[in-house]
Amino acid sequence: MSDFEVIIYEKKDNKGYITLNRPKALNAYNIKMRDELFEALNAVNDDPEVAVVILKAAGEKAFCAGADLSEFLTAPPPVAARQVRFERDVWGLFLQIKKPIIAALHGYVLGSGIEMAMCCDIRVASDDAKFGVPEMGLGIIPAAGGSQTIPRLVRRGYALEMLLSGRWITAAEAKKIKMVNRVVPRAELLPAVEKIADVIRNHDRTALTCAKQAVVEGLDLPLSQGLELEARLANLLRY
Ligand code: CO8
Repeated sequence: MSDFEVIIYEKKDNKGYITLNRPKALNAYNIKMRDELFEALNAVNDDPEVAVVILKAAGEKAFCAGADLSEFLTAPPPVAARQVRFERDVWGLFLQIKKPIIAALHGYVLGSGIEMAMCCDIRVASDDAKFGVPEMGLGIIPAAGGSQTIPRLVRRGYALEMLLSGRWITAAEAKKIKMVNRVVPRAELLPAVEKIADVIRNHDRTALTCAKQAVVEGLDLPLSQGLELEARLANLLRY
């Protein structure tokens, strides 16, 4: 059911599956992928049949080895429009999706790959996953939200060490610093993610949306306002 070129979009049992599908280029994030993700994310957000989203990647070696280096950083300055298109706010959209998104992470999870994973709600990694933020080595800083999302998820010192040194970490270390929820053997990655998704999808849809909204929006609010938000959402569900 997918006309996309570099991603696959499928639906099964109220689960929306988005698969990054450029395995020969280690699923590097290019403009085409940006455009197709934008479309697929809007589709899952609006589709009443989809209760929960699974983000995964094709091929054995990588979830995503970062931005496509043959496109990114190579556009000459006059091609500003192209750059703007590259920056079309797929990351903002990721963070606004009302439905739970679970990332299934394997192999290389680098640069915009790790940043994409950070935009998800639950992260499950296979034991072969390697996480890194190599931007500093390219003389740039993360531009897909990583400087904000990583320290919001893991402690400041760990986030800064990854950003400033570019050191890659293993799945076990990612689990230790709470960057991922759990680590499973490679063969069990998708079944483990589907197991979580199957529990979630059987819950009331409005309650799911409200729970995600309460947590995601609430984290950016002072506690008193967060509690007000929770009360509003709880009332909404009651009546
Ligand atoms: N872009 C384009 N092609 C890539 C990328 C990439 N990021 N990574 C790998 N590939 C390609 C290789 O060119 C190669 O293609 P080919 O077979 O045609 O030669 C193929 O994938 C396989 O790669 P390797 O042969 O290099 O595989 P190895 O197992 O030897 O090495 C590595 C794997 C270590 C992951 C290595 O490929 C590598 O270092 N890749 C680059 C990683 C990187 O620096 N990524 C960019 C991070 S910076 C970033 O993501 C900026 C985010 C800013 C977001 C802004 C919005 C866009």
